Amino acid sequence: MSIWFTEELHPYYRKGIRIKRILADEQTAYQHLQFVETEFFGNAMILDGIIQLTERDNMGYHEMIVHVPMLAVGRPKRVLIVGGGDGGSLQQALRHPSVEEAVVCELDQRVVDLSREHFAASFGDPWADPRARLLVRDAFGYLEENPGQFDVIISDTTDPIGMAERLFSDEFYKLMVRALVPGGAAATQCEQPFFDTELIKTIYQSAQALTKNPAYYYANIPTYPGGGIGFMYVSDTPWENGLTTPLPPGENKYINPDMHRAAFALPEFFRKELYK
Ligand code: SPD
Repeated sequence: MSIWFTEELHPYYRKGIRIKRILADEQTAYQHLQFVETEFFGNAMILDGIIQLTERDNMGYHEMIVHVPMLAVGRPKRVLIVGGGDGGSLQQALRHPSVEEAVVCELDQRVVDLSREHFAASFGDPWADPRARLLVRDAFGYLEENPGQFDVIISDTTDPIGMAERLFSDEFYKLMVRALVPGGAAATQCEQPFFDTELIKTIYQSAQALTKNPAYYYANIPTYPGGGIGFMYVSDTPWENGLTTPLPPGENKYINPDMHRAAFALPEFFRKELYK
């Protein structure tokens, strides 16, 4: 049997992965949630027809979105993850022994429940760690109620479509920066340089108005459009501070000091657009 799942996030670009079987398929209160076993990438989660992560290539995403701001800050104690109900960012954040609390603000409880079931082999059960705290609610209200509370904030979201669109707005970035302690750092899922140049430029302008040292960086993830995705680093603390901080205990599959530094190197067409 050969079943191809084809994703069409952009009307001019498609990509496909071959799947072995469907593990779960349901309409939650918020979205169409699917888990599939793929031929090559292990188990994958798909939301509203868009691949969110696979077991085989999620490490570039989760290690980079989490460790880059955590290393820059040094010894972060309180971490907020916006979205991230699959547990991948939580697992990485909890590797840092300095973390006392990691709050995950996820709207859809079913994403958490089914991820615990289908990603257990990759992520273990980070939710069982006493430092993890799940809040099933919208992040906007939570950020409003918690100014100056977090050393690191990770915005681990879907694409800017429907209910997630607000998480890419200037309003969200203002609230996020306000929720950081002085010198704290955020990293956000910030899309693809080829396909989303204008959106990334707008977000960079917001980040520049709010902090002294924002920067864009990139990771290779074959199952995302264009083969990768970028992140916005948002902080007064330069990201380079993290280059001399030791990586947390445990296995890294993607990040190392060379990849950390190289992630901030941008192709010339995009560097000119962003930093001109
Ligand atoms: N175009 C796909 C973007 C997916 C971003 N979300 C990933 C969630 C992983 N925790």
